[in-house]
Amino acid sequence: MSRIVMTAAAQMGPIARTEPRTAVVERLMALLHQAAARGAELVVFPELALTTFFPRWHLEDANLETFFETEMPGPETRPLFNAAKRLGLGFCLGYAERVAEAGRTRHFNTAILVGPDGSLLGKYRKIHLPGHAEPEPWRPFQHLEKRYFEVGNLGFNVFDGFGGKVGLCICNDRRWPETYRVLGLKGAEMILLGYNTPMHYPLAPEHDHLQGFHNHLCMQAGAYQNGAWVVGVAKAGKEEGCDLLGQSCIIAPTGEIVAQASTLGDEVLVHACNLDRCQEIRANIFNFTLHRQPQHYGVIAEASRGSAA
Ligand code: CDT
Repeated sequence: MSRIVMTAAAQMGPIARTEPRTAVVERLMALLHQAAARGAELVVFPELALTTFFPRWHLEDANLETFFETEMPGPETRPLFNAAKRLGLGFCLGYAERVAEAGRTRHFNTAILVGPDGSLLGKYRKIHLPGHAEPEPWRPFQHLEKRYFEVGNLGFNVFDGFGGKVGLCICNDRRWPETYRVLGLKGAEMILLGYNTPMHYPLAPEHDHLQGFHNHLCMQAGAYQNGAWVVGVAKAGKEEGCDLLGQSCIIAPTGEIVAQASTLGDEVLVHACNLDRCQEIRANIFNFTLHRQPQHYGVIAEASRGSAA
C-alpha cells in the first residue's frame, strides 16, 4: 500500500502591522477548515505566520518584543491547536520565538511540526538568516533578520510523522543546496518550508523580475536532487506597502510542481503526496549510497572558504 500524505499548502495574504494575533489565528483556522474539507491531514503555514514581516522595520526593544511568542501554544494560539486536534490535522507553523536558554533571552525564527493529536513532533530554528544587522536607511525597507534573530541552534533535522520522515527549513534556507542535502542525507521524504520574499531585492534590483523564477528553481532542484517532496508556502501580497511573492507550491520528488497558488491571498492547495515516490529518485539517479563521492566534497563544510564578500 502506498504511503499517501494528503498535504495542504496554506498560503496567507498580507498581515497588517495592527492586525491582532486573534484575528490572524482566525484566518489560520479558516484555512485549516478548508484544508480539512478537502481531505488534508497535514497543513503547512508560512514563515512568521502570526504577524506582519516585522524585520522590514528598525524597531526598538519594546515594539520589537511584541512580535515574539514566549509560549507555544499560548493563549492566542491555543485555539489553532485545539481546532487542528479536533479536525485530526497536523500542521507546520512559523513564528518568532523568544526563549530563556543558556542563561539569557534568545530570539529565533522558528517553525514547529505538530502531529494530528496535538503533540510536538519537531522544531526548527532558521539557520540561513538573510539581510543585515545594522539599519541601512538607503533601503526602501529594511531586512533586519540578522539583527533580530540568532542563527538557529538545532541543526537541520528530520522528524518521524505522517507515516514518513519530515524535514523542516525556513525561507532563505530554501536557496541553499546544503539545506536539502543535509535533510536528504538524514532521510527526509518531505521538506516543509514557509517564506516571506519581497519582490524587490535592494542589493540587485535588476533581478527583481526573477524572484518567481528563483523561488521555484531552488525548490524544484532541492526536491529532485534529494528525491523528496517539497512544500513551499508564502505569505504573499502587498504587506504594509511591500510586495511579497506568492507562488506557493507542492513539488514532487521528480522536481515537478504538482500544485501552485494562483492568488496572492489566503489560499489552500491540496495534493496527495505519495512518499513512496521518493524511491523513484533515491533508488536510481540519486542513490546516495552508490553514487555520492563525499571524499571530494570536503570544501563545502570548511568555514574559512567563501566567507569573505
Ligand atoms: N524571509 C526571508 O528569508 N526572505 C529572504 C529574502 C532575501 S533578500 C534579503 C528570501 O530568501 O526569500
